[in-house]
Amino acid sequence: MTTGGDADTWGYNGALLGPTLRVRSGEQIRVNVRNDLDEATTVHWHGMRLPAACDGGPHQKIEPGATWSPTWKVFQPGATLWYHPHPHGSTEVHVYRGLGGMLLVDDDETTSEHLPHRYGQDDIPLIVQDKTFDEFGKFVEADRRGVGMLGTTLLVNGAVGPTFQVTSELTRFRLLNASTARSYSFGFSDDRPFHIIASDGGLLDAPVSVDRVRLTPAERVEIVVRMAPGERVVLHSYPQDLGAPGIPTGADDQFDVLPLIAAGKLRPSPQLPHRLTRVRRLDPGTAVATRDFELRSDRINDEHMDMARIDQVVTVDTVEIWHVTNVSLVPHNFHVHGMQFQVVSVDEQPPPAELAGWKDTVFAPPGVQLRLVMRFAKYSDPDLPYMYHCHLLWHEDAGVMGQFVVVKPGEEAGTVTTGLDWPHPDTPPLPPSHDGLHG
Ligand SMILES: [Cu+2]
Repeated sequence: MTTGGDADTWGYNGALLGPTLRVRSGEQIRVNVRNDLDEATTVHWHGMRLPAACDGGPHQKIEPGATWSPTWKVFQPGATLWYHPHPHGSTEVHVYRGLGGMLLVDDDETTSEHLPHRYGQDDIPLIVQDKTFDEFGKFVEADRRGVGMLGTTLLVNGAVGPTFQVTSELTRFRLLNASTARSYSFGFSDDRPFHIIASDGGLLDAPVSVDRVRLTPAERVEIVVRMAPGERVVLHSYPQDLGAPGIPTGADDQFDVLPLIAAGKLRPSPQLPHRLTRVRRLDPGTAVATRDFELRSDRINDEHMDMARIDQVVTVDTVEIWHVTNVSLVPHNFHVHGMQFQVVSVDEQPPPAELAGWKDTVFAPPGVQLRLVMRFAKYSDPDLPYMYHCHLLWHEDAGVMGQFVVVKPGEEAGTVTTGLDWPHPDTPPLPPSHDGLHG
């Protein structure tokens, strides 16, 4: 890595990334987003239940100099969400250049006295990204192969090589994989166990003890780790099996993510509760439809993303099963906008406990079948689609994305009129051969 130069970066209210936004469940919120870039972008509220018009997907374009002010009522459990751009065809480069930030939803359970909850002291957001720097210290938009761009240097909350001074016996880390392509397998350098307390959409029923946790791009997890006074341990990302031997995935790479250095005297922390919340189970038996999605290297179900085409029409306040199969040889994941879903099964087996809570993004390795159950609550709009897509952003930009509208019972889907000039003409072209990608 080279230091000393100035990278050209993009950010919200600053040079890189953006402020942590905190909202309370039940609150009406409004965000004013002014686009000071030279090109159009959007801001997507990843993991939020909200009306399609507020989603910030590629249909809510913000032109240069324009301001977009979505407002909605937060009605979902406390959770670690995030926000990032979603301009169709250039999401990868907009995120890579630095756009992204944490969006925390609080409720009485997530801010309980029984959990570490002092922001910046024992409740710490960690935005993990990989970048490649050139000899002048500028971000390099590196070759895309397999999963996409893999950086050689990690940034944590936008910093290279930070450390964290631990001041409490228990520390909660809200981990976000905001990389464009890389997946991480997080653990500690002495293999100590830690607890997962929350997944993408909020608290798990109970803490889950593990010594590794995988995050594919856009996934979040909240973990709690115990430290003794004076200890030093490193949060690390370990080699992992991404189910795609021979494909450039970064699976063999490892990184020091964050050294933790405990003070000589630590603030006492309460024991983690045995029960964190009661996750309301969606009953697959109540599903009114089952849909199949086959993820290929550059499309879903033989269709490249088309801004003008509505791929799925679903009915508001109904439950559906989405059966997602990665039929390619490259790893993907699967994200659905405007909601949280539950994983019913992975290759017909119940999911591990850390995947049994609310999720909005789930790993889809080659050859694996996922069964998801979801409910399209409250909001409908026949003309404005939500997205479902792979969150490996090169794949997303290349067309591994589709659109669904939520309609009222008996209502027909409308006509899409927004975002039709995307993908952006200045978007860096995708390699015509899709090198490293297969059927
Ligand atoms: Cu993908």
